Amino acid sequence: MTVTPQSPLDLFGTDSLVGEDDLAIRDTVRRYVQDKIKPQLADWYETANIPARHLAKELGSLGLLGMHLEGYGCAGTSATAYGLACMELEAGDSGLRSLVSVQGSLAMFAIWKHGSEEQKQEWLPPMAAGEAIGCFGLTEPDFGSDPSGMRTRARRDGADWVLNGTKMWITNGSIADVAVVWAQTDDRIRGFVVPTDTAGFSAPEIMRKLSLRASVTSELVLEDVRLPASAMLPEAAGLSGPLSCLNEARFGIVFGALGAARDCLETAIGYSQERQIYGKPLATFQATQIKLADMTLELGKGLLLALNLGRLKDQHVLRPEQVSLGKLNNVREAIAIARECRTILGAAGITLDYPIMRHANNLESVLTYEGTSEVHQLIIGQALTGQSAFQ
Ligand code: TGC
Ligand code: FAD
Repeated sequence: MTVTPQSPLDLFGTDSLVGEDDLAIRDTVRRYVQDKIKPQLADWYETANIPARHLAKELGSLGLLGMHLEGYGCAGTSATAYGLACMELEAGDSGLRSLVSVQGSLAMFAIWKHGSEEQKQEWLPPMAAGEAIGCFGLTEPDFGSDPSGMRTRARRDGADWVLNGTKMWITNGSIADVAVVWAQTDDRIRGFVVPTDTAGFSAPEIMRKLSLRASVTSELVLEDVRLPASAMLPEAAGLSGPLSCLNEARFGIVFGALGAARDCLETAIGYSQERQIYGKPLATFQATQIKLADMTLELGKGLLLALNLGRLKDQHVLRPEQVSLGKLNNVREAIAIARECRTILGAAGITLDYPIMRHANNLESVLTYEGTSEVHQLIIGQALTGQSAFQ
């Protein structure tokens, strides 16, 4: 019997769970990534050179920057639409999704949620349009999983604030116009909106990365950076300020990682139909089909989980530990799928002629940033037992 081949996610019929407007946004982003981004990705990745400023403007004109925020030039879409957009962007490259995540969910969200009206008016419209790029400085060289220990300090000097310290692994740092920087003060951890042309601020780029090469990653160095009193985010006090932003970006990753996995799986299915082994297509062998079936199952389960988290977020009842379930599972499964797909391509799978190894390498970063797998296991463990095992 001849059957019509199906693309992996179509088997799950999940489109019926999503509204028409959200599907239309997804399809627009899918076309953009397919036509404008995918043809260039191998070069960007190989040369570790991404035209981020140009891309930010394109992404802004598509309404994708801060898309799930209301007002100030933001599109005000559903959270589910934002998730689906992340999935399509990451089907291109995790670096592209990172550009959008950091801009919208971290830098813009911090200002939107915790900023003064003046800060929102100044920064959110140009950031939504992609005319201004933002970064988010939480991690430090000695404090990644445990940001509560951060050494970056903001002290009062008359009415001004003076910031000193170093942030590490900051996406978009060297190309940003504005940095949201978290620092210890005499009154808990606070966030500061730092224009990157302020004296004493520099952002050397981190080179020699083997992952997320189509993304800018930098150190932030703050040496007596003097800011007016109005630079502090007035509504964030304590670690809950930055952690509230992480919830947003982690939510995008729950969907995004599945995009990378889907691209790997579709590539592997296509390759297995073309590649002749023992005189017939690789796709005809049981071992190949078993791999494809198992990966499809994990991909679809991940999407069902993501869509349910999207539904909860759109109802404003999503809890951080539920985001951890999605981030932990979907990134872990995505990287497993990428590695298994690579085996189907054999030696061809290690080149940039196919996207699989690029996605697999990127997912190593995705596994680590926005909370490592171990951090999310411990968040879930704490929710289950009521006991914190972090220290
Ligand atoms: P803990 O004592 O549990 O909490 C401190 C305060 O924060 C509150 N809180 C949260 N608030 C909002 N959302 C959450 N998810 C929250 N989790 C905790 C908590 O209620 C408390 O509030 P209050 O008012 O009582 O002060 O904090 P802890 O020090 O034990 O740490 C908890 C832990 C380990 C989970 C947290 O530190 C953590 O998540 N660590 C991971 C760090 C991380 O994910 N960094 C990401 C940096 S950004 C990035 O990677 C960008 S990558 C680029 C891209 O996204 O593409
Ligand atoms: P560590 O915290 O040193 O962890 C090392 C290992 O110890 C991990 O396996 C971890 O899971 C484990 N571990 C930690 N705590 C525990 C525990 N309690 N029990 C058991 N094991 C534990 N940060 C930003 O602020 N902004 C950004 O824009 C940003 N972009 C990034 C982009 C890239 C490409 C990368 C790779 C990172 C980025 N980060 C960013 C930093 C990222 O959030 C951190 O790398 C991450 O939080 C982990 O911190 P760490 O690398 O210092 O690892």
